[in-house]
Amino acid sequence: MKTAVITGASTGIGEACARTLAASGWQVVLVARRAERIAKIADELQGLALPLDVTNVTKDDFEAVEQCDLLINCAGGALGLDQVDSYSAEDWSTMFDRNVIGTLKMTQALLPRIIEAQGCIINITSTAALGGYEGGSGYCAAKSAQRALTQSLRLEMKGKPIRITEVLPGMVYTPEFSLNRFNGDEAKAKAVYEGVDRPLTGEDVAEVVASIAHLPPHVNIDEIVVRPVAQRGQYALHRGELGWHEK
Ligand code: 8X3
Repeated sequence: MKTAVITGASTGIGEACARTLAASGWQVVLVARRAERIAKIADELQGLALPLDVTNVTKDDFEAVEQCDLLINCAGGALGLDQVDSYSAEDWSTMFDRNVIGTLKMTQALLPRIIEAQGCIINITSTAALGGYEGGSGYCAAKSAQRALTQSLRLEMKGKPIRITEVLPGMVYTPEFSLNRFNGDEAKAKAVYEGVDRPLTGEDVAEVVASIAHLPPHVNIDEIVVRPVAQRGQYALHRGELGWHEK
């Protein structure tokens, strides 16, 4: 049985990845700060819960994990949607810690074991890594840095049997992501998805992640951008029905 370690597994895309992989026979190790929440999910999936802060992990934290075939770095998220002239530097630092330093520390903790297992690292960045947008400075910068880390790592792994993939999701309906971004303001969080006909779900992204994980060990997907049909680009979001019908 193959083992996947998934960060940010208490909610959203991370939780969906854990559920999708467990359903296709993987042993899943759920990493997140919220101990109770991941314990409950791990219990359901017959997996292992490791309540950890990714910004502070070392290889010793994974002694209970016998083998690591897949690491999914999904912990992260956005804080705020402010203009550069007034953005909280503290929020910027937190975003860097969670998205970038977390990915760095998790990679450092598990890399030798993933190489040994001829495994795969999948970093969940964002379409925010592809360029700045208004109010997105801190998040776009953090996701760009996580993207750069992924690209450097792929090159550094030249000559080693390991796959390194970046998944860049666009608009995903993960209510907690927006609630965090807007500091718990439900109206603002809801407005993000207002009128959008079928934004992606965490499960949609998890399907993509699982399909990458299931490829043969010599097949490397470098990067993949995943958007809902309603979103043709960062500034090309259609709000309104798309006329889907049952097939
Ligand atoms: C989330 C996508 O457009 O809010 O990673 O930056 S966006």
